Amino acid sequence: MKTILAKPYDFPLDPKSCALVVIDMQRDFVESGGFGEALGNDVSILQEIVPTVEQLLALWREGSGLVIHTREVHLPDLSNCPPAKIRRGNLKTKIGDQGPMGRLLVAGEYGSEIIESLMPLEGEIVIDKPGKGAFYNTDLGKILLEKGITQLIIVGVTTEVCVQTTMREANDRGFDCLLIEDATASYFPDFKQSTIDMIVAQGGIVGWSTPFANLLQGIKS
Ligand code: C5J
Repeated sequence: MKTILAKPYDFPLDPKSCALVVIDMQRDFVESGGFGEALGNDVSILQEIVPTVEQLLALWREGSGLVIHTREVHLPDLSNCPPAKIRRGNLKTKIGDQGPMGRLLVAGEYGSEIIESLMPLEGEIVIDKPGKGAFYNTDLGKILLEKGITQLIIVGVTTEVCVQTTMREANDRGFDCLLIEDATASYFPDFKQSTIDMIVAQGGIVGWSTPFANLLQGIKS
């Protein structure tokens, strides 16, 4: 067992029972010309966390820990995308429409793929999810149960949308979750901070949070 300095109190990390979950580090959210930009966001802010996520992935792979990547994507016929989700925002370019990186948030399109530097390695699990939470309409819960996972380290984008939704879903299913603060980003820095505050409030009502340096120090000690 490793002790990780965290908020609201130390996180007792059991690396064998813990998976690293990397949420939606896809071109569609992180690069120009994708869904994030279609929503009116400046995507450059999300790119700032990429080096930290890279280091964390390397650390976790070095220890042979379980790595799970997620992607927010839909089937090409959009049968797993509720019409309300497509309509939301009255966007000029909607989910399923053609953009510069292919059809937005559609499986198999260039924009739906995870960015080059965080590409899943052969054998790593990739969960394609039609919702914001990674448990909704996916096999994630079953996979974690089968592998004896009870803790999750959570990183990725965006903090208050897919990251927070996944963390809340995991918390309700009995997982202890640790959010890595400098490995998650939002298009809205205030929302990121508020999300962290909400997660750790009331004795960690949703989970724990800490910067990557504390995780590294705890693992190496
Ligand atoms: C959003 C996500 N923001 N991955 N998706 O629509 O957070």
